[in-house]
Amino acid sequence: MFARIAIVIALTVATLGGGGVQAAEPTCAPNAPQLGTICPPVYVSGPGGQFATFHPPVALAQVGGPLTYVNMDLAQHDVISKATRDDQPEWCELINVDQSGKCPLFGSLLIGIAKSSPVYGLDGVQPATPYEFRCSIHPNMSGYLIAGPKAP
Ligand SMILES: [Cu+2]
Repeated sequence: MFARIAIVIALTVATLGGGGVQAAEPTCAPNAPQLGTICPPVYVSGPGGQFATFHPPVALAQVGGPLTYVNMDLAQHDVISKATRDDQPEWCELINVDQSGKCPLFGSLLIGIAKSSPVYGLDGVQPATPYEFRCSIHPNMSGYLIAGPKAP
């Protein structure tokens, strides 16, 4: 298990800057280390992601973000919150919405292997509150996001 996680991290580091997803560039936190075009923290799915799900099970971020989702699996995955929102921000056009058509509270692009996507919508989360999310293609892939208070 540890070796698998180490491989995922190594692959993640090896592909930084090679994201290739053409969407709005995230604004990295002022004191965050720059990792190519990726804003840390980074959240990952690895090989066999539809069975192994996300790493780690709980994603940590700050209210307002940033958070970058990196997929190192052959299959396409995304991060889509179970909670929805009433407004329809621009990023909602880019992601998979469920049959209700409602925009999720937060979400990433559906991405293939060695791609990255910002997790959009973190401005709408409350601090210290667990939010369940899933992959829109593989509903058994799930996790929780918990955000700390927005950095001053
Ligand atoms: Cu998936």
